[in-house]
Amino acid sequence: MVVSPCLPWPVLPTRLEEETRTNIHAFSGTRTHGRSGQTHEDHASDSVATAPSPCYSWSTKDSACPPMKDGEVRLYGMRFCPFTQRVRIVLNAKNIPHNVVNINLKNQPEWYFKIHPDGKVPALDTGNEVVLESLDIADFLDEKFPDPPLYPNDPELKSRDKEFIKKFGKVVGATSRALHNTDNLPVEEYLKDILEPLEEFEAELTNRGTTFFGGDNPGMLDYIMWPWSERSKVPSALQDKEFHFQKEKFPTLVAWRDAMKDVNAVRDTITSLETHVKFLKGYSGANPEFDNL
Ligand SMILES: N[C@@H](CCC(=O)N[C@@H](CS)C(=O)NCC(=O)O)C(=O)O
Repeated sequence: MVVSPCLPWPVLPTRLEEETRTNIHAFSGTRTHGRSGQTHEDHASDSVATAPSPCYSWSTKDSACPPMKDGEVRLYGMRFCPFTQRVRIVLNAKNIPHNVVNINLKNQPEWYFKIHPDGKVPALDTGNEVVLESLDIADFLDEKFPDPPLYPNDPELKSRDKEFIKKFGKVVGATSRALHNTDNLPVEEYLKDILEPLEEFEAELTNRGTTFFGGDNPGMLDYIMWPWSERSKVPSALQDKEFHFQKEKFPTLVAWRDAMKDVNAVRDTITSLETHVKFLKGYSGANPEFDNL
């Protein structure tokens, strides 16, 4: 097991495309850590911490699965993964005590494939079940931990938010291509594909007339969108260019972005532009740094 020096084990409990596959499965008997049948609610108050997400990665094939404590809610993730970040934000927004175990995505430990057959992150382990796919995890958390609710009560409004979450998949896909420069293009070409679908979001939020899509407070749609908004300047920076969200064209989304940065559940998860760039520049290499950036 290779553990970076960021934090000692055990992890401190923290409080803090195409994206729609449902993938919830009960655990098979292949795992080694204990289960008590106790629910998270039993433990909801026993660990309160405000530390930032632990940052260390299990880097060798033969590393052991960190033992899981009874009642633990564990998120398998990667520090710079936007899909992991969106789950962390939902966990924070709901004040769910949890641990994060970061996985080295270029060299996943063998045991991790029993949790996620493709070796991807995020994956949520509640002790009773494992949930894969960030959007499914977010909805799962919203059902299991209804306070505060992150969707509107009105079913029509809820399905409208879900529709927008689905539409946001285009931004996710286009941003991902830009971040990894998959087509070897000047950044301006990628930006067109990122910004075009956002016009509908600008119109929607303007129409709602609230700071957040969720109203006076952010809701699920806001949280689901944030990680890609945080990365909006990264593709340009990777090509040594500057990017400013056009205030004239997207005044409402620009104000939204400023407001989101200050939301507690979000602030805790933010990575600086410089660190994103550093990480992505190293990610294409054989042995990227996942921890000490
Ligand atoms: N649709 C998935 C996407 C997850 C995903 O692509 N995660 C990336 C890291 S950000 C990953 O695990 N990549 C490793 C790999 O593809 O082997 C979700 O929403 O959870």
